[in-house]
Amino acid sequence: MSDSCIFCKIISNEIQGAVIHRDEQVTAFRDIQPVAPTHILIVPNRHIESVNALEGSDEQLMGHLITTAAKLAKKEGIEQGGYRLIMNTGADGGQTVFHVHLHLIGGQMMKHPMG
Ligand code: DGP
Repeated sequence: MSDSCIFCKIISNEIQGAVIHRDEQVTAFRDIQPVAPTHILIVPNRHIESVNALEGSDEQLMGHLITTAAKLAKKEGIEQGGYRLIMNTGADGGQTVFHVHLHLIGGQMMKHPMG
């Protein structure tokens, strides 16, 4: 846990975060600035700054992040239509919150190009 991290505060219930899923490894909550009808963030419960800080021992955790996203997509009813998973990393990647998070975005046709 990082005292200055907004996502750590949502994970620990210190602040409200529209949490929709929680287990031993990850927490999922709705993005405060949704870009589509479904916009959920899935985050590891442990504070990890970015993909750059991941270690080999985090591989199971990151797999769990993705399978949780797939389960939530089904729960949201968007698995057949499709959806986008995004993990922004660093300044050029557009990362603004430095706690690893996977965006689950769907419920509308996605636009291209991504960059
Ligand atoms: P990124 O740019 O990939 O680092 O995405 C960070 C996302 O986090 C952005 O879409 C807005 C969202 N966000 C920032 N602060 C909060 C917050 O306090 N609560 C929630 N639910 N989402 C937040």
